[in-house]
Amino acid sequence: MAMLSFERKYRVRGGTLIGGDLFDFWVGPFYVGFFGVTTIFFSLVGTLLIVWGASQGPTWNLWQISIAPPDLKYGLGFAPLKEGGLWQLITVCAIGAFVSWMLREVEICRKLGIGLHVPFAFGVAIFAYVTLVVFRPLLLGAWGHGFPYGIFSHLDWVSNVGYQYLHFHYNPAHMLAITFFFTTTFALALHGGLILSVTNPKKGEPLKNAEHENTFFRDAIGYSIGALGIHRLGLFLALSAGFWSAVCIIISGPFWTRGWPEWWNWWLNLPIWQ
Ligand code: 07D
Ligand code: 07D
Ligand code: U10
Repeated sequence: MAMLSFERKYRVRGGTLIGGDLFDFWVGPFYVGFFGVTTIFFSLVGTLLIVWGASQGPTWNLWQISIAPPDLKYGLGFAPLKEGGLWQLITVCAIGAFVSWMLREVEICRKLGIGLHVPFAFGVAIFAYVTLVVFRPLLLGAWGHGFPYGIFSHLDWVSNVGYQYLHFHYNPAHMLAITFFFTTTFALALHGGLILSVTNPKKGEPLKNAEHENTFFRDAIGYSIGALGIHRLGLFLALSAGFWSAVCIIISGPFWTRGWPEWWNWWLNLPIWQ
């Protein structure tokens, strides 16, 4: 009930970015807003285009449905609908839906008077996606460099592009991204574990508090980053993972065309070895 009475207090008009009072209401638990309507619009059109594309393809097997980007010969132009044009329209819908969702998050944050951290974080995911299907294809001169929209086909794309650079693990930005992904899960495991150990005691045991949390890490590693600090660190780690992912793929092709192992020759060429 507490939640419901809180919601009554904050469910008032205002805070919208666009459209004033238009669509400034809720449907059931969902805040609608102008960007809720554009989210629904783009995701509905995009999904219908995928379904239509699937109906033109050879299979209804969910794992195998794939909407391919245009052939490289179309460069940065429009392709005929059945030769990649569909992929182009779906990409527009996807970006429209993701950006709408982010802006809807911004409006909800403004209504609540809270920071914009969550929409900012989603913005980094959108940035990684746009890097894959817009920025890198633009730099390489063809939409055909985007990845196909299909569950297995997009895995084939990742593998093929990886081997195109011989050994993608040698991409230094890929290393950084992976390290950030691993560190994120490590940090979340430590944090989830610590919070549960303090706030979910056995029956009959008293609830512990922030002093216990700090003390555990001081005893174990000599330093505690604190309650606010761990959330700042977590956000930083996760966003860095997405950011360095975008970097690792944008440099592959536009800025480095050879195998990634070769990039490390700078190490062998350092003057100190001579
Ligand atoms: C748990 C939040 C919920 C989201 C879910 C995803 C769809 C797609 C579409 C039939 C963590 C919903 C899925 C709406 C249905 C059609 C046409 C998020 C959670 C449950 N991938 N990827 C998956 C996407 C890329 C890679 C799974 C999207 C890049 C590898 C799912 C994008 C590269 C593996 C999926 C995207 C890449 C996957 C689980 C966009 C590098 C796997 C995702 C828009 C980033 C894993 C069969 C998940 C798998 C997997 C979706 C992009 C690599 C289908 C929407 C091109 C190596 N990807 N992916 O849990 O099992 O995310 O694949 O950019 O092994 Mg992918
Ligand atoms: C792009 C997803 C954005 C999602 C959005 C939201 C919906 C709504 C609705 C659920 C970025 C979508 C929402 C659709 C759903 C409902 C209701 C996230 C995106 C906007 N790699 N690799 C990465 C590892 C190898 C290669 C990134 C590991 C091989 C290539 C990450 C290994 C070769 C590319 C990563 C490994 C290779 C990557 C992916 C191990 C293949 C990329 C994470 C242990 C032979 C991609 C920007 C990411 C990239 C990428 C990890 C191996 C190739 C760092 C751990 C050696 C070509 N790899 N990789 O980017 O950087 O998320 O993309 O071996 O393009 Mg790699
Ligand atoms: C965190 C936290 C914290 C909490 C938390 C959380 C982080 C401090 C206090 C949150 C964490 C969790 C709850 C844990 C679980 C979460 C995950 C594992 C992440 C992954 C999440 C999912 C997989 C769920 C995804 C679900 C989504 C995105 C909801 C889908 C909703 C909609 C489609 C409706 C969206 C509403 C809009 C756009 C507004 C407009 C609405 C309407 C007009 C009404 C509805 C209309 C329709 C439905 C029309 C039909 C159109 C559709 C459906 C569009 C899409 C088209 C399709 C074909 C699907 O730190 O602690 O605790 O809780």
